[in-house]
Amino acid sequence: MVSQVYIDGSYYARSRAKISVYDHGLLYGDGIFEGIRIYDGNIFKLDKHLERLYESAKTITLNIPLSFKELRDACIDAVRTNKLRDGYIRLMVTRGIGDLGLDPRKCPKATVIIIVDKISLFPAEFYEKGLEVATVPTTRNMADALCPKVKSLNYLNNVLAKIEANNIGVPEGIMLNSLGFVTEGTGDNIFSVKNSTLRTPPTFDGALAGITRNTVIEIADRFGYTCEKKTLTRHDLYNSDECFLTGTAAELIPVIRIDGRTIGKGEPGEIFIKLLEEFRKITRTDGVRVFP
Ligand code: PXG
Repeated sequence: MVSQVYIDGSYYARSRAKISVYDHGLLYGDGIFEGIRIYDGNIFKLDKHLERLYESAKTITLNIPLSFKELRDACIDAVRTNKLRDGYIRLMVTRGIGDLGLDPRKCPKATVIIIVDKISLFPAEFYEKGLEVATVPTTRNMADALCPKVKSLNYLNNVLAKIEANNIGVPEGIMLNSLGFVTEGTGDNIFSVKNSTLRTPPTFDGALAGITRNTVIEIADRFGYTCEKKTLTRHDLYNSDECFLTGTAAELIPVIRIDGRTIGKGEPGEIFIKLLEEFRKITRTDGVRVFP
């Protein structure tokens, strides 16, 4: 079935789903987004994603033209319309259509777009064997530029980081901040395990407050593992017992080599496997039910 894209309350077939070239989302990258997953007919962590979206909107003074409940209902309706039991919701709110010139006051109304489609970020074999990654030159913005908590439509740093990873010949790049500390992948958070303690960079170092990251922290806590939000260097990563990435699109994926250094035994770690098993369980039972 051709996907039906929601734009400002109406549905359009994929090839007809278009927005104006005068939309400031395109002209200036002025807008925000969320990527949300549907597992077996349930939308996973929908409210958490919407809360983050409204927080991003607040910071960039973007008036989302729907209430929380209206937007929540629109997401549910978009999934129902697309009859997708397993897939991905790409929710975007742009500044909307306005004259040229970056002043947002030129845009009277924000544009709301909801795409519901399939997504696969990495090939299946990487989930079993693990990924090789490399740190890349392009840095992640810190809070003095654009706060990394804002999930904005400005992904050029991340796109460049992905190009740099491609050029090295690895499937994912690890971005540092301007001080050389570890932040995250191009579209996923990073965890390092050392002596059974989980460590992940804090948001003030340049990490997104990932919803999968939070889910993993909750699972780790229930399993009795300590998890620290801690500044990490490349040295810390190289000397991890285990390492893995987390994200809505990526889910949980093991990392087995970083900048040519083998991590642990060079295979998915014991703690990672436990966390992944529980994560898979949760994603199939939690969430907002769309289909019976
Ligand atoms: N960091 C960044 C920079 C991200 O964009 C994550 C971490 C993981 O956060 P969540 O909340 O998803 O656990 C993200 C996630 C897309 C797409 O094309 C979006 C993301 C990742 C990959 C693809 O919609 N964002």
